[in-house]
Amino acid sequence: MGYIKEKFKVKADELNAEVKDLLKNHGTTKIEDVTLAQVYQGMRGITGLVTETSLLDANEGIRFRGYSIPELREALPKAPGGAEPLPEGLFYLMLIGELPGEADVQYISSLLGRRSHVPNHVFDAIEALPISTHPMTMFTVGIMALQTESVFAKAYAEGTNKKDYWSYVYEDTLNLIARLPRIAAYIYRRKYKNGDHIQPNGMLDWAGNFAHMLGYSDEGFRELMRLYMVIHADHEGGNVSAHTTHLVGSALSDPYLAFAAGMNGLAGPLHGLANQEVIKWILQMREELGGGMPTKEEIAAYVRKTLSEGKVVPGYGHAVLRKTDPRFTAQMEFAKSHLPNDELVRIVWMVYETVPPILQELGKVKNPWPNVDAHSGALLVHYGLVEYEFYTVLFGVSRALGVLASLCWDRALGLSLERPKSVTTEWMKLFVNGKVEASAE
Ligand code: CMX
Repeated sequence: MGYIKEKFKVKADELNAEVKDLLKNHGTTKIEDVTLAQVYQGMRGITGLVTETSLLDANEGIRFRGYSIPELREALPKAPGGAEPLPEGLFYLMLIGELPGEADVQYISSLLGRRSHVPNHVFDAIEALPISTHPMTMFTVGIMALQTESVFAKAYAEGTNKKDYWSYVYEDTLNLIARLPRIAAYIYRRKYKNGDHIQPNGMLDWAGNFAHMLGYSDEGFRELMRLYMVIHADHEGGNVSAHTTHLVGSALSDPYLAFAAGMNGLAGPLHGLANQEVIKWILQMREELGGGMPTKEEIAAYVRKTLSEGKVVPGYGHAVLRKTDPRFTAQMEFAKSHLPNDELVRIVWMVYETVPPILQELGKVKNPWPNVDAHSGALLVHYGLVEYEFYTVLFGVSRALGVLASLCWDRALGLSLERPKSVTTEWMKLFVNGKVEASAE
């Protein structure tokens, strides 16, 4: 057992004892009442999950084990000569609950490098799909093909003790995180670069090597990938990709099955696919306006046109956040120091000044401010990664860090099969008229 795995086991045993104590002494404590509207409207605001890796504050944004994004950009180890945090360090933090040292991060980097081999049948499965297939479909097919390698599935089939589930899930987690950049880069090079694939560089960190395999050697792009992989990694447990991974994992589906399910959720336009939708929307706007820099008035008119067509403004709004997403701000800061004069970036900033008051006018949008997806595309285009249908795959590689660290915790804490109660509208009508009672069943 590696020392990080041993450390995780110690932490898990400690937390297990605390959870047992909480359940024994406070198991019947009510957390909150649930309204009928919440049940119909996406369970918004209902506390129904435990996720150890991060916690979202509506006004402040995400905190990973207590650390905000600006704090992480300071505190996490960096690549030699780099300024952005290494995602390996965030993974350690989410898994162990403590900031890593340089040696911990190097250990994870080399561990991931050693485990990154992807068997040929995974590439064959991707090759079997038409080239026109969306990259997110190729990605989930690749993950599903890789499921043949699940050590959890094998151990379960052989009949393992439930106390050891966490150990196999931990192995699958590291193997999957190690292999995802290879699969994602394969998809990119197959679809957009005539199948001219690039072999991994074992000397680079996880995100740096991913940038290299995608075909980008610019140090600025590597730094962007490190930041990108950190800020997209986790957003507490209720978002579609995290919740789905947790839900499917709760049936003891192995991490490959659970993560692929989560990625199908990330591929929805109200969630991760919004990153491609944003840049598509901006490029279309620029084209319709005749190219070049639009004025604020032109942007405002385009926003109103989008709304009048019954569409959402992509990259704006959030189910929980009520302020500008700090993940947007982190990207804005990156742009200010690396590419302040980029035309597309300046349009993103103009959109930021224009959209919120218009959404506020509608009177129904709870959060008119930008989310993480409002900025990412313009940065990628700057470095040449213009194929925006690929953007959600980048999000997915990053999201693996958070949802798989959480899955390790799910099994270490022995969390139950998820199975909330559902009712019919007929039942709701009877309930509001006092003819039936809510049951715990
Ligand atoms: N443009 C137009 N209308 C919007 C809007 C936007 N950006 N954001 C919210 N609204 C509308 C909703 O569609 C809803 O309208 P109806 O009542 O007519 O159905 C109303 O405002 C209230 O919605 P809400 O409570 O403010 O937001 P929700 O929690 O229901 O939805 C989200 C949140 C993100 C799906 C929504 O803001 C949205 O569709 N945004 C655009 C898509 C996007 O950027 N998604 C990415 C989110 C981040 C991520 O997961 O990656």
